[in-house]
Amino acid sequence: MYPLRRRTVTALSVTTLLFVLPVTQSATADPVTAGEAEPDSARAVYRVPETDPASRTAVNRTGALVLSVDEGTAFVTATPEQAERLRSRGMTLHRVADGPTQSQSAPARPAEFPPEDSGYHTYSETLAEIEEAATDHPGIVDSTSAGSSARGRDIPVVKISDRADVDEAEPEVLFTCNQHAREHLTAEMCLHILRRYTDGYGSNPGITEAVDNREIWIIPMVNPDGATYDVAGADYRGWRRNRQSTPVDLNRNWGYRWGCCGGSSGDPSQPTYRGPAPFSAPEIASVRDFVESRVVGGRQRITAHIDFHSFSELVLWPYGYTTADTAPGMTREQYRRFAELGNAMADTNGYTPMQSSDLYVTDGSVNDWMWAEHGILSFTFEMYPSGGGLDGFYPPDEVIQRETSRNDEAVAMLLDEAGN
Ligand code: 0X9
Ligand code: CA
Ligand code: CA
Ligand code: CA
Ligand code: ZN
Repeated sequence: MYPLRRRTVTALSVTTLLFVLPVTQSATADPVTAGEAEPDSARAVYRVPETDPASRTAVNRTGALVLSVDEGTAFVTATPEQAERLRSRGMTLHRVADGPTQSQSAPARPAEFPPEDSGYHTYSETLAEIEEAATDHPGIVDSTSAGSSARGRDIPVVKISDRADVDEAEPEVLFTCNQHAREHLTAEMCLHILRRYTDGYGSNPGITEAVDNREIWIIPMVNPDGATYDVAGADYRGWRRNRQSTPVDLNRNWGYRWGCCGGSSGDPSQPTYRGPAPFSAPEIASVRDFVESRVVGGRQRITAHIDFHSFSELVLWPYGYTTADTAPGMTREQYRRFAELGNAMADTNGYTPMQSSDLYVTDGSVNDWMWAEHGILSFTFEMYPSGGGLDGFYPPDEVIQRETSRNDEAVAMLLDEAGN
């Protein structure tokens, strides 16, 4: 179990929330008119033993949200009403976080991590890292923009390859991070890949071979508004979605079988709100446009993809919208390829491999769209830690190096497989 932190996520009661909201909003200049009533941190956290894929999907359908799963034990955020409903269906919920855990007089922070977590990169520090990589390695780094976030922040895309300024006929691989605001360790994962495949070029033979024979695309922060909002308060906010006027769960906004199957919410106040239409979130429309721009001569050049999330230490593959292994666009043979590669990658990092719907059903998630619409071998990695409540989103910066390099072999394996 993850050790308790000095700085914990505030789990506010509804009354407390109403009390602090105006202060919080004026401090951030990031007003949001709807959906604000229920950040996950305003709900209580419960430990729920002995869950299975069906019961976890049922939990999410009430509007409660599964945060993590470790050997069947789930941690869930829920309102009192949602918790009551789950109990009336025979589930056991142990409340583990209760009421405010942070002094309400703590000063609001600007868009920065608390000093003890300064090893994490803010949005502007992320831009600076990209700049630095491009300056230090001019021939092999090229950075562009996928588009703009809801609040006008650029969503940078970095390319790493020999002759980076030329579109060569090399298999292309995409890494995306930080769709969910509070999953800050994932942005570090993308920055780690960026540093590793640039600093190691010319000295590390495996890295040199990959950079010479692949085109590596990295999007370190799909959700820069949400990531910034999550840290710009007196405490971490436990924020998941983007910062549109009605916030959207970006990993429910993708267009393949969007909203089909009870794996997202149509209620704007819920954490898995899918938005009013597929690709309604500008961040997701931007990443979609980027991926579509890689269709050259009628062929999608990106062959493999990892979308990094936290947490639970899992390797997940499509489909997420159905519990069936095979479905339209997923033959038995294709499923086996996902499962084999997923298992092989999990052998290298100690994560648990499974089809994503074995965690719980989702619709409108990124892997389903990448695979069904573009034939991209698309995985989700849920990073460290393996279980726990809201604190699991905020591991201390001391673990960044260990937990990002933990995926070096898996990343190398995917880059290799992208040529097959
Ligand atoms: O719910 C999500 O979008 C991902 N988990 S997270 O805790 N990071 O929010 C999991 C997406 C994987 N897909 C499915 N489970 N179907
Ligand atoms: Ca620290
Ligand atoms: Ca090249
Ligand atoms: Ca190319
Ligand atoms: Zn996530």
